[in-house]
Amino acid sequence: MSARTLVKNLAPLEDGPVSVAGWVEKVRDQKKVQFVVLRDESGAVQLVRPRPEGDDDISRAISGLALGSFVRVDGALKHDERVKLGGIEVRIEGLDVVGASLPESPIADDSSIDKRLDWRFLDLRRPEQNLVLRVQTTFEHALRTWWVENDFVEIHTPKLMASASESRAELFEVGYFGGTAYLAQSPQFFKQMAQPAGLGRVFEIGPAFRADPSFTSRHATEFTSIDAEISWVDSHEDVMRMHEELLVAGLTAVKEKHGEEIEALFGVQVTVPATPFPRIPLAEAKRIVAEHGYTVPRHDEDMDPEGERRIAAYVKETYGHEFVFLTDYASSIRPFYHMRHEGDAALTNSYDLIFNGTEISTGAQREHRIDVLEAQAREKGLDPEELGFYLDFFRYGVPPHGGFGMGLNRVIMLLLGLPSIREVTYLFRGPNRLLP
Ligand code: AMO
Repeated sequence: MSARTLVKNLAPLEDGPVSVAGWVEKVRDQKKVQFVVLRDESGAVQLVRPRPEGDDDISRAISGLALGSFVRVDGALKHDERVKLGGIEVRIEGLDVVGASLPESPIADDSSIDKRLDWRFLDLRRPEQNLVLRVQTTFEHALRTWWVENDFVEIHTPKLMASASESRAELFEVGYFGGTAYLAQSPQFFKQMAQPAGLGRVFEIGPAFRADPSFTSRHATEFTSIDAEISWVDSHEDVMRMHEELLVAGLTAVKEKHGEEIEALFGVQVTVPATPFPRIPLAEAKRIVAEHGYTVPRHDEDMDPEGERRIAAYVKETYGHEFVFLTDYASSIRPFYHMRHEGDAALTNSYDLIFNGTEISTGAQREHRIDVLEAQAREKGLDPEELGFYLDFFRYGVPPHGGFGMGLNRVIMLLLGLPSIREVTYLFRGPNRLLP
């Protein structure tokens, strides 16, 4: 096959012969001239052909084009300022319908999200969806670059496990050669293992599974978790510093590469956050929210979604910041592996990170003293026998350490101002969605 030129690379070329290939987005089949808008993965271009007297094979093929068909066109590039779509057009000289489409698309721009997800491959053809995945690629690439430059080691932890990694709730069981395995809810135990293993600083971007029956805009049963874990921390403050630097690197790259397009397609300005991000202890955040007229239900529990929105609005107004670390969560609502405050065991060295009003991350300093860790596991009703493999990590020399887990899909949703992680997940998985 001769080379084709991506639409985004046409404009700098001189007028002359080109080949393009993509999907037919529009056809204007006029008496004197035929127009086709062709979209490939990089953009859209207008194709044009004067209609010959009495028609010919090409003009008949254009008239019969079903929208969505994949075609290849040989022709002549022409720069013309009057063409609204980028000031260029391609005069059609040859047209090959490589992959014809059925005539009726099963989805339209105003189809429900569920319908669009049924036909996700067609939905992803829309420029907005294409941009979502490019933004995600840039973001992940920038994180990886930052990690590598800062001496982190990449790990891939197993997703089949013999025990729960977070809690016994929300746990998927799978049959495993006559026994039972569990799908990893997070890489928590195994990223911690890297500390006594002597790796120093590690990261992973990988799948996590939660058998969570909820249908909210921020929960999936399978999501992509961004995890980091670092040795030699004094407290969760060290983890937060690493976390915010990493996010600055990711958002800087996204703004530089896609800022204008994001503003054009989503009406959102990407802001590179100033450091340090505001930090507010959870108890104080609840007090602030209450002073502003909203009482988070149940006194010693987590911040609820409305509380998150309210504290984010307060932070935005007071500090002009889209991020806020809520710190020092109560031990009662944190896992056994979180280190507790020296002198106040009711509080933990932990935080949640809120971005544009929604939690995107949990982080903490971990308890590395085996006797304390065992006691905390027991106190949470866990069986130290079952956790034996994990507790062993702490018996042979382990440095103080901490880290965080962050939901990739949530970050992208909140960055682009989209209403649901269904919009930003390549193929969403929820309680009633396993297809396609
Ligand atoms: P946590 O359970 O808070 O912490 O999860 C961390 C982040 O993962 C994302 N997340 C989800 N995203 C989509 N759907 C879900 N069902 C879902 N559940 C969680 C959120 C959340 O903030 N091991 C700890 C992290 C750590 O301490 O390092 C953990 O998993 O963005």
